Amino acid sequence: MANELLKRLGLTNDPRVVMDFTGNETPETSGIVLSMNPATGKPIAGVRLDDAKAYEDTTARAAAAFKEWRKIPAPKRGELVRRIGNAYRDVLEDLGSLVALEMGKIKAEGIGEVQETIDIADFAVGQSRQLTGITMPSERPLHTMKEQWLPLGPMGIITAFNFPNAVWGWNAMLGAIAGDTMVWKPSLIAPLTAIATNTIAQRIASEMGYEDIFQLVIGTDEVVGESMIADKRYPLISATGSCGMGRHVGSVVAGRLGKCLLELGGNNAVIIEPDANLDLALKSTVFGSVGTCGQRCTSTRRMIIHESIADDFVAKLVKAYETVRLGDPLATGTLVGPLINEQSVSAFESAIATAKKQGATVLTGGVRAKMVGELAGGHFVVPAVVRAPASNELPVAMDETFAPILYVFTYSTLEEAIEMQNSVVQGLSSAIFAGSSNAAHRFLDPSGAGSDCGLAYVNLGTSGAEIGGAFGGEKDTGGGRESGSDSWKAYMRRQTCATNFGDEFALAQGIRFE
Ligand code: UN1
Repeated sequence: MANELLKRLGLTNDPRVVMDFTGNETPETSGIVLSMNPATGKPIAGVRLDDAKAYEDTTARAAAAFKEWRKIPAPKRGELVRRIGNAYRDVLEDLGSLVALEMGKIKAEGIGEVQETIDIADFAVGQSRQLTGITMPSERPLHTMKEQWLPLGPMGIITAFNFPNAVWGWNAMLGAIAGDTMVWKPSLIAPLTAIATNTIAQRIASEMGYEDIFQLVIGTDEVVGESMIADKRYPLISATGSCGMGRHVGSVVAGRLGKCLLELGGNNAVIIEPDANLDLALKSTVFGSVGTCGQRCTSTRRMIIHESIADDFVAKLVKAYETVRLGDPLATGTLVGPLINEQSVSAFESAIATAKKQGATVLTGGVRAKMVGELAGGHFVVPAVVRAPASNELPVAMDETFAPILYVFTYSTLEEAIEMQNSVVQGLSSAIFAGSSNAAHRFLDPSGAGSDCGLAYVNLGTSGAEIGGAFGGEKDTGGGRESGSDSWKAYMRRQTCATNFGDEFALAQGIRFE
């Protein structure tokens, strides 16, 4: 079945894809990385890695293509993106299934991810006619001032395994209408999705006569990643991954005074007020914490619940967790698939062990799941609900473990809850469930005294953002904004233009220089 899917997506004929792998290939020994099915622990296919020369050639091509692409009027660039979005529509189910096969999220979420790319393509098409600058009055007579937005250059896009299609989509669709060319370094854990995704964009661009706008370099961090972030030919590096990775990328790019768009870790919390719609809060919290097996940067990692309702709600939550069906991500009825690899299983187990040592109680899950048949080789865990000690002291919850662990804390006043929610180093997503609009407004307090995150939701969970808003977060999440709103500005350079349409020599600030 997997091979049929790869065939339909054109992967079996791709020169980079190795179908007659032995299973012993490694990047070091054979220059091949194996794409593994996390649900079985077995390889799906091998992928040939690009070397330093391929990186160099690709970068040179992207730089040359940029010089031509930027000349194409933006609405025409939008036409290319429109066709690409439609091409993804044609393969929505297959490409979504490939995401599920290679990354392990359930098929509905895999399809949802590709839909996110289609949505941002639609958004970018409209945006291609709205790359608007502003005018401002000049202080000098017979002068005008305005701002315009210009294409930026070739951009490097570095993506993580967990959204192997959509995060590239956010960047590439906006980058394309902005007049940039794209070189994508995908995670080596999900290279097949990257090939299938990029091939479609590249094919359509070529059909329209624009070669080299969308390129892919599949290589190791040492050979490709490090070269890319240090390379001055990329005025912008957009990187998604852990806070540690972002700190490194950010400092190297800053060292050459380039621009960075960072979308890093989250340690997202939901606050649940006693007057909230608890049914809604329950469903949203379960999806937020176990969806994608806890491997979204927006996953709900902490629940901060009012002490008066905590025991009842937690009992219901545990019950709901126990009905969540683990299994093959591609099978109907599965709600949670595997973690990506054994390293993630170990990180999950070790966080649980640390939580126990720190006085927490594991209420459900927290162990490797026993699966049968093919799935016995998969990286399945039972999602955990972990109650913090009454003191609310639980240092392990301050770290982002990329796995389905929900830490439960209690509070008595809303101020206290908001302070707890803001007490972590990351600042991506946050949510409150509340019946009173005062509580909701305090959470969204325009003075900044509420949630300190880039995303703040009322009566909805922390994950599952729509593409129309700017996506990203503060503090150690890196400060970048991708996707909707005015995120397109990150992919362009701003130019302030002033024109003197008179004959007088006039200096600003009234300076006289006779
Ligand atoms: C990510 O996990 O890197 O808001 C992105 C969400 C998705 C995007 C997640 N739309 O959960």
